[in-house]
Amino acid sequence: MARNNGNNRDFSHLSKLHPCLSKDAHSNFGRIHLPVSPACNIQCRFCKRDCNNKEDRPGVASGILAPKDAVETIRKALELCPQITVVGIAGPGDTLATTHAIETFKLVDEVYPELIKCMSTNGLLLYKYARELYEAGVDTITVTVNAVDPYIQSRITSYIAYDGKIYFGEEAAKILIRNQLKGITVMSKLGVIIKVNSVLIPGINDDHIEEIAKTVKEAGAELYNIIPLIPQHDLSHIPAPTCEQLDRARILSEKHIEVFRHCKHCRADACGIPGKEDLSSKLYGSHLNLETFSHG
Ligand code: CLF
Ligand code: SF4
Repeated sequence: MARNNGNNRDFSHLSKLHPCLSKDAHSNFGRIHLPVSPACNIQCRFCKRDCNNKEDRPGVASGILAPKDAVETIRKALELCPQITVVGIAGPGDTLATTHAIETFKLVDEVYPELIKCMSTNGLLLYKYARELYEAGVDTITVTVNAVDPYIQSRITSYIAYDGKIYFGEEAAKILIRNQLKGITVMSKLGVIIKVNSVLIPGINDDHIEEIAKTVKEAGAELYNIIPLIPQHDLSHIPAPTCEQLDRARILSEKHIEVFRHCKHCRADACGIPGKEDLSSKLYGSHLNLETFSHG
């Protein structure tokens, strides 16, 4: 299907309406996350994917939504929060490890062409699905890039599953970085707005953030978001970065790319205006099939 709101895909237009692209939009507009993506194709050492109603962090959702239920879910979400302008898919696994996200965006774009479609991914398969995502109406993509140096990346991601094989260490890291940058370039050339997220991990990539910012800008990203490590899983022994460490990384990155500073570290099923009441329990309640799965 051809794009039906392609003319709107420019940064200055989208940033007025997308809560994760500008400070002003952040407190005035909402997003709904559809937790349709259960599996992941890499293992980040800090990632503990989970399914519960208590924690407010990425990688957690109350359950998995079927793509066929997305349109009805959005209808209810708009009733609860008419300020929603963005339909996002951010996990709880990687959005491209299964076809659920693309399938969902296609269904949503048919009924709600005016809503901004936003997806976050680890970027391993982004270049492969670039054209399909574009055709499915995706306007903005967040790629999580935690290093552009294979040694540093190998300390953050333990393995990747790619083209039917499992890769470890620096071999895995090289493939991941190459694919992420290629995905950013291909998507940005299609006119899709790219934001990059990096998890700031003290002692591992804290002195490397500026290099990431510079590299992803050159690849085609428009905006950069540095998020603090939540110490858990294999990196539970590393303390979360201090405000000073985050500030320093943001100031250095700003030399190369616009930095977004208002991120609320949303769950994969978040709903509403970021930082205000989260409506996900009203929206999803207990109708989702609660089961343990993995996030993205
Ligand atoms: Fe969702 Fe992410 Fe799209 Fe926003 S969240 S997929 S870009 S619509 Fe926003 Fe939440 Fe921060 Fe993400 S506040 S975690 S930056
Ligand atoms: Fe990493 Fe996201 Fe996959 Fe977790 S779900 S292992 S954070 S890419």
